Amino acid sequence: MDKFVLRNTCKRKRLHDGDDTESVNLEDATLKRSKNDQLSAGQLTWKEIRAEGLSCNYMLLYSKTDADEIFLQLEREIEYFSGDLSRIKVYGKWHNVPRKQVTYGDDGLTYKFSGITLSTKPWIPLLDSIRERVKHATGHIFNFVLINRYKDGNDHIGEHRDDERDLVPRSPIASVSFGACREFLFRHRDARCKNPKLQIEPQKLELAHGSLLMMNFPTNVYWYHSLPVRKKVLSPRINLTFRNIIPAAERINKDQP
Ligand SMILES: O=C(O)CCC(=O)C(=O)O
Repeated sequence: MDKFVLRNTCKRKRLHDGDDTESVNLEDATLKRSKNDQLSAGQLTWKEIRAEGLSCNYMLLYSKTDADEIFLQLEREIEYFSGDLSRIKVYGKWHNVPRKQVTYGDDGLTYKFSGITLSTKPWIPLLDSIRERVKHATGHIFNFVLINRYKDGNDHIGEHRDDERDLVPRSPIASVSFGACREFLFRHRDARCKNPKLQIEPQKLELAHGSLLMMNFPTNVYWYHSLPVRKKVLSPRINLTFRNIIPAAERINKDQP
């Protein structure tokens, strides 16, 4: 198998203090930038992550200074769901989600997963500007974003695939992270049981402050992903997954003869 694992990837030092440099070790690549560097599209460097049926690309989308500012703005402006919308059904039982979540996007879109249907809050300028930045870097425009906030390393997301019927088939998912660096784990669907038929190594990534991970087709067909509990992580993280959702009207039309 073509194996590629990012190890010890993101060392953005002293996230919220006056550190002047940042180091990003991507195994064979080390980027050092001055804190005040402004990233332009021309300076962005993609790292390819490939394994059997897995196709992802990773880059630092924002400078540390910009990422710090956006993180604080997200903390001020994002209003998370509460009550029934912060619960999910797993194997027939309702649970509080071990994090906060909310969805923003184009008017009228809905996204159904884990027994709940989430409607969109309207785009706000901050989210629109991140969406534009992703478009500039990738060429993809998205109509929806799911935001997850992890208060510390106890908050997490269980193993799942983003393969819901509401998603536009084959559309990539763009995952932008701010705040604490957290481990992101991929496991191949045929290598998850105790005695798997296939020996396919999990893929571990460290998602840095200000980073962008593109999950391209067919990753979500073959690979489950999770953000495991990491007790040593004491600070918050906010993740935005930009997606393309099929509008309800088109879904109905598609199902009609
Ligand atoms: O927080 C993350 O990086 C993962 C979020 C995730 O798995 C999802 O939104 O489907």
